[in-house]
Amino acid sequence: MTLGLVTTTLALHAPSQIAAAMKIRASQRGFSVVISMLDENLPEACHAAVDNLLAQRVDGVLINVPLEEEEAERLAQRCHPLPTLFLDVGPQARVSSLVFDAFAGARLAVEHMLALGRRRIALLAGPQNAVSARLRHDGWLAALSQADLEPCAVAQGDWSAASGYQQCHALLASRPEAIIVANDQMALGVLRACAERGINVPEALSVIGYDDTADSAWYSPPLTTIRQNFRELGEQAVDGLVAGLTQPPGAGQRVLPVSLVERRTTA
Ligand code: IPT
Repeated sequence: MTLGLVTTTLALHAPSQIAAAMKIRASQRGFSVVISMLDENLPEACHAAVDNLLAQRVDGVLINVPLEEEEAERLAQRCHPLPTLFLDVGPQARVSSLVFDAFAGARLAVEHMLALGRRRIALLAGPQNAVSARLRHDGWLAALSQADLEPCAVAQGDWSAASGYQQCHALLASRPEAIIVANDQMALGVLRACAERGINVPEALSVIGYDDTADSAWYSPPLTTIRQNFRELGEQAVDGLVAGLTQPPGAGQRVLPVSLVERRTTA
């Protein structure tokens, strides 16, 4: 039996580690995985990728592409009666989905900075056309406002280290004591920008990422981050889809927990 995976670009660390985790679990369960990767997250491209997998007669479809509710619902209908599982949709989408708790992740990052006594907090968000980036951003603002705070600056990157580097220079103008970053790759760029400007992390500036990708413990200094357990996501996604082969999965969102991993970029 064969599972299809439609994924956003595998040039990014998180989606490639998620795909690897799915492949490992599928092999353990005797399934193969066919991957269709999008160069750009456009709805038409996602439809074409799904059609491509259906033409290859896959038995179920995993979709790790940020999708608005309506698009996800249209794709699920297109795949019907095959089981589909979405990994990057909002809670309102009437499809079967498995996602990490973005709100809890955002709150953990803010609370960590507040506990360290940091008050001038800047935010480096992900691309706002991605559901997960918006949820993290909204979660940060909510957690800050609970503490009667507003961010001292907000910038937006595209998930890449290069964008983190560029946007960090803009954020530093507001003299933050902390920068909360929407993913580890952008945090890598932030650390480089700080090193070049002679800003000591964590003494002068605390930095936290999001993902805990496999390389994040090897950054310099090792990165404090919010851990999304991609191995667990891969296992549960494959197991959930396989269960859907015999028993159609209901529409609904399952949420996986995230956790704070304290390393050496925050103090
Ligand atoms: C999300 C990652 O956190 C982020 O770093 C980026 O790689 C993004 O994917 C790409 O779409 S994780 C996703 C399951 C919400």
